[in-house]
This record gives sequence, C-alpha cells and structure tokens, in this order.
Amino acid sequence: MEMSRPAPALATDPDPDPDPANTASGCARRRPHVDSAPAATGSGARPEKATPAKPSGSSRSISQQPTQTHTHTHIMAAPAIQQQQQLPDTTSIPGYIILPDPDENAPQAAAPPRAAVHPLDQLSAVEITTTARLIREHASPKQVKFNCITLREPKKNEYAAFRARVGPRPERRAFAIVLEQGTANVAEVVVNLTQGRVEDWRAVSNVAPTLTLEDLDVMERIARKDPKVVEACAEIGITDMSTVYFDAWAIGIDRRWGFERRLQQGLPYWRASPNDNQYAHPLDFTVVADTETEEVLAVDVRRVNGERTAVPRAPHNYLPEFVGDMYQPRRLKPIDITQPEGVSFEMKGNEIHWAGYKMHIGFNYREGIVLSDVRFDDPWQQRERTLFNRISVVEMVVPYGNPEPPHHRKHAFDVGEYGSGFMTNSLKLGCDCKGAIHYLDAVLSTNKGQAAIIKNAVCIHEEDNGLLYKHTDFRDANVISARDRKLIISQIITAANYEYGFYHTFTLDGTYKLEMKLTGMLNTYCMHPSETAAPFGTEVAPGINAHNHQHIFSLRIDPEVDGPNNSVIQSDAVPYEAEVGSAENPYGNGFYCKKTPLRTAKEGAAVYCHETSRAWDIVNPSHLNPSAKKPVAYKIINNNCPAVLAKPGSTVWKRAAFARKALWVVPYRDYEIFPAGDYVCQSTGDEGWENNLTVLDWANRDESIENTDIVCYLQFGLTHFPRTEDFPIMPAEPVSVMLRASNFFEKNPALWVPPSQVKCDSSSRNAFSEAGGAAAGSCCSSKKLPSHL
Ligand SMILES: [Cu+2]
Repeated sequence: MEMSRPAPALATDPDPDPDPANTASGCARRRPHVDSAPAATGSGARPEKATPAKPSGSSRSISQQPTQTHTHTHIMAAPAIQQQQQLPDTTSIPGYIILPDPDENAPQAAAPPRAAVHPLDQLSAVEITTTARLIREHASPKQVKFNCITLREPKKNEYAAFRARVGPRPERRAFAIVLEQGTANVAEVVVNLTQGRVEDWRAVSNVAPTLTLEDLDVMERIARKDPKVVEACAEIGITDMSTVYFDAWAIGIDRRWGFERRLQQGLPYWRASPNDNQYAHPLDFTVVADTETEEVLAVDVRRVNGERTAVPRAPHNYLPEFVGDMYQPRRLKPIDITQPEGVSFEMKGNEIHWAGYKMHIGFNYREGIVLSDVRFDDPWQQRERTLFNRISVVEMVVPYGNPEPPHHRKHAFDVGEYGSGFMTNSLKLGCDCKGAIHYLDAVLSTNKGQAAIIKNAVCIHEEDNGLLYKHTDFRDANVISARDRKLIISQIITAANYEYGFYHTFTLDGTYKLEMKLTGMLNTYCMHPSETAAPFGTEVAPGINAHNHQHIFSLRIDPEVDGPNNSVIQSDAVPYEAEVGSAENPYGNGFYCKKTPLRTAKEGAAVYCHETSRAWDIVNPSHLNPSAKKPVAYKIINNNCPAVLAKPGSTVWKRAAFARKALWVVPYRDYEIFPAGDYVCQSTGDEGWENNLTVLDWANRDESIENTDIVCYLQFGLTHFPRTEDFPIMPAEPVSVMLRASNFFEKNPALWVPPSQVKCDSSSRNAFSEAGGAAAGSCCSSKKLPSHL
C-alpha cells in the first residue's frame, strides 16, 4: 500500500478530509487550540505565549475559553461542504472536527449506504447524520439529545453467513442512545439504514448513560459561577474563579439522588497561571452537578479538625515553558526508524493483511478499537485458520483506596462511564508514533447528532521485536537467528488526568498481546498539616497526597480457535502427587500440567494462582494436534491480574464485579458486550438489575461453556502505589496480557521468516566503528561467526 497517501477514513462514505495539521489540536486530543486566547490569568500569571497547550485535564473547560476571534478559514472543506458554504467546527470539542449537517436536499443526504461498506465498518459521517435525522423525525415534537450513535453490528450468525458467502449482506443498522432534552429519560433506538427507518425504540428506565465530553464540559462552566463554590474558594483565599479548574468525573453512587438525575462530580484545582500544572494545587472540596439541568446540587467541603486545608501553592511543572532549561537534547542522538521498501501490511478498506494475519479494524465511541475476524495463514497446513472473532477492551475500573469521604466516590470506569472512543487522541506523526505510520480516523457523533471526526485516531505500524529465534551450534559456531516483528494497532485516550495507550500487538509466531501504557497525571489531593499520606497514599510533593489506586482492565476475547466451538481448560503446574521413593515417582522429580476443564459459566469465573503458574487454554476440542495429541489451543497468559481490593459488599466491589476474577467465560450472546453493564454511570452493581445486566448475571446463568460459542473476559492491570517519580507527570508504565498459540500449529509457525543471514540487515552497524558502516563481523559478511559460548 502507498504510505505517502493520507489514510482513508474508516468510513468509506465521502468524508470531508481537512488537513489535520490545520486543526491545531496538538499531540493530545483535548488540548485547547493554540490560537485560543488564554482562559484566565491569575496572580503570578505569565504573559501568554502563542505556543503552549494547557495540560489535558484542563481541556474539558471547552466552553470556558473565550469566544474565538480567529476564523478557521484555513480548513480545507470537502466539496460537499463547500457547496453548503459551511465549515467544520474544530473548536467546540478540541480534537473533534464536527461536520456541518448535510443539506437534506443534497444528493448525498438521501443516498443509501454504499454496498462496498464492510458490515463491521464504523458508521460513516453521512450514516450518523441520517440516523440523527430519522430519530429526530420519529421523536418529534419531543426534542432529543444524542448520547451516542454507533454501528449496530450485525448478529453473529448473519455476519458469519455473509462472510461464508452463504447469506445475504446484513442490513446496515445504527444504534443510538438518546435522552429526552433536559431530562434523564433514556431510550435505545435502532435505525435500519438500509431501509431508512427507525426499527426499534425502547424506553430504558433506571439507568444513566455514558457521560460524553460535552456532558462533562458542563461542570467547569457551572461550577465557577456557583455561589456555593465561590464561597468555598473564598474561604481558602481564592477569589479569582478563573484560576479554579474542575475535572469532571462520573460519581459512582451518591445516595442523595437516584436515576432521575444524571450526576457528575467536579474535582477542583487551582492554577497560578493558565498553563500551570493544576495537579500540584488540589483543593479540598468536590462539587456534584446535574448534567441535564446544569445545576450544582452540592458542594461537599472536607474539614479536618473543623478546618479547611490551604491549597498547596508550590509549582510542579512539566511543560517546556517551565522546565525547558533542564532539557539536554545533545545527550540523545536521533533514532530513526526506516522502512526503505515501505510497510509490510496492506489495507483493503478497513481490513489489514500482515505477515499471514488478516483482520478487520473497527472503532466505536465506547470500546475504541475493535478487531474482528482475526485469521492466520498456517504455513504447515497451508490454510487460513480462524483465531478470534472479536477483540476489544470493554471495561476498566480505577478504584481509589482512601476510605475517607469524598474519596470513596473515586472509582472511574473509563470505558463504560466516558467511552474510550470519545476520549481518543488525534495522533501526530513523530509525536505519538514513530516510523512508517498508517492512521485511521474515528467517526463519532455529538449530542446534537452531528458527525464528528477524530483524525488519526488509530495508529497502525510495525516495530522490530528483537529475536524471533536463535541457535548457535557450539561445535562449529554455525549460528542462525531471525528477527521478530510487531504489528501494533493502537490508540491513546485522555481520561481527565490520566492517559492510557492501548497497543494491540501481533507477532510473527501467532501471538496476540494487549499492552496498556499508563501515563499522564496522578490524581492528587491536598493535605492538612495534621495529616500523613500513609497508609492510603504517597506524599509525592510537600502537602500533595496521591492516593493508592488500582487499574483493572477487561479485555473481551470472542475466540474462534480453529472454528466457532471452543472450550477453556485451566492448567496448573503441579508436582506429581506420587511420593518420593514410590514406584511412580522414585526420585520425586515429576511434575506436570494439571488440566481442569471449565464446564459451566460459574466454573468459568476463575482466579489466578501464582504458585501453579496458572494459565488457561482456549481449545477447539474437535481438532487435535497430530503430534501432541492435544486439542489445538490458544493459551491465555495473564499473570498481571490483581483482584479488586475493595472489600466484599463495598460499592466498588459490587459495581466492578467483573474485576473480582481474572477470567470469566460465558456463552456468546448477541449484544452482550460490557461486563459492568451497558449503563455503568451510577450503576449499583445489584445483581439482576433490569436493563443493566453484568458479567456476574451472565455467569449466574451457569450455562454450559463446553465445546460451544464462548466469550472470555480477561481482567488484568496493576495496583498503583504512587511514587514521587510519578510526579509531576508519570513515566509510562506498561502492563499486558497475552494469548499465545499452544499446540495450535504443527511446528514453529514463523519458520517462513528468512533468518538474518539470508535477509541481510544493512542498516545495523558498530556503534563506535571508525568506518561507521556495516562492519566485518555482521551476519551479512559471514555465515560463520565466532562462537560466544
Ligand atoms: Cu495509576
């Protein structure tokens, strides 16, 4: 494929394609635009320069930015838009390019979906605006607010039949969650785009849908001018409200209100200047607001011994304008990744082919990247074999461990409460990704039902992955080695203070690995002089407490290991039970892999066991490996899987039931995706909650999971005791889970990879050789290298 060409949008309908360089959104998605006027200047404010962007956490203050005087006339509009003489809105939601609604009389507005669209492609901009129009017409005269508009994926059997060319193309459908304007009344709507009609409209009670970026934008706007908030600030000596910023969070549960209100909480910070790091200046109160009525409902002020806590005012910054003097650019020479013959993958629409793999890349507001139909060319059987039907990160929870109110309300479900897709960064070449990059755009919707593009939402690239294999025959120093390589499909989200990188990674031996990288900013809180941070936090700087917390991710794997019917077998490495000196185990050295089939969904709820190096094989019991005489399998390797530490019976333990286990295995059902429920905001976690069933409810059905179509939820992550090194901005910390072929192939599936002696690497060189070129001793110059043994 041609990398010099801009990436086509994921959607294949004609989308406007403004030059991303002109959107001025910076590396992170939710930074205000560089040509924005400063939001505010407080005491000690520096003269505003045109360059620096504010920390991402502040950027939810979208509406707080003064009205832009700059007109974005430099945005290139697509022809259809030029006809309407309307320009995309690149300012309302930083990182989003909001397209003007099409003229309903224009030809493309009424055009049916294109036949060439892959059934799993995300909705196009036109499909989103068409969906919104059909819903508005259906709802009229009631006014609706759109919470999401996304692809209604075809039912599995419909798609499978189409894929196998034994069924028709599935009809194209959209799924929307809508609110009656100004209320918390929720409805789920299915629109049949092929037929151009609303197919289903279902009122959903006692639930609260995802908080969109626009919803969260409410907090700062209303909190700054609320008299109770102003008073709470004045009491600690802050009178300029433009220096106070609010990170808007979902609230978990606040029993003062029920589902009649869509709640959010605001965590306040102070800044000495507009680009100052607010997380060095946390304030001692929180704000609760109604998202729909835009009312401040409560200001919860924490007093210690009856006293307020002063804001810590010492600066701790990380932006170039503050720390530029300490940069030492000459310490590091450039590293360039070159692929002189281009990349090794090909894109066919949103399907990617790479090194024997094939898969479809989708995207939605909630899960972000969705990988479907993952297949692999088996070089030994010389046939394409299915691996996974669908892969996505379907939930995560970040429970904080400080028992003192209001911190008990801090447990973010970043997928379910905010949406990984909504929070996705618009990536920049050389900034977030290095080398030859192919990007895909995300197509989302706004609360008004407009289509919004995130340019470069998904990054696809290859990386060298060290050794694939190596062996030296010590007798004659005959050496062979081959290089491994990674295909990485990634996105980065900004969830208020935190950044999460999602790296879906495939390697040449058939391995899939999800690596998460955690960076961004610690959530911080101020300390009263009488307090210590221990044992529930770390004093990362004087007077600043970063609380203990966990990050537990849920990776949903819908396996299709060599076919649709799979089972899961737990494997534990154990000593042979026979006694030392017995006839069966005379020397006592025997050990083996104890296999325990997980037969029902309750058995499929499994915990990790370090002592036995526990793993789980997803097997196809119908296909035996001819050599091993074992069913072909993919092994789940998940040894970074802390269980949720909140006590049984606690709010978090209930709401994040999925995080109690390292593994859940349940039978597949269409549209059962999200393990903490479809509606995570304000969820109680009560079992059997109508309209919000969780993986616990699915497991409680205790259906058979043997030799059938199953789904696995893999929980992994880390428990984070903050370090001073994590402040003021965290070095990225990786954590991962892996699925590896295990008796799936007859032999090493990567023997087709030419070893380095054959596929000469001319770019490697001795670091300090005078000639500087590929020196004698490289594997290119000799097949016989001195043995190092
Ligand atoms: Cu953390």
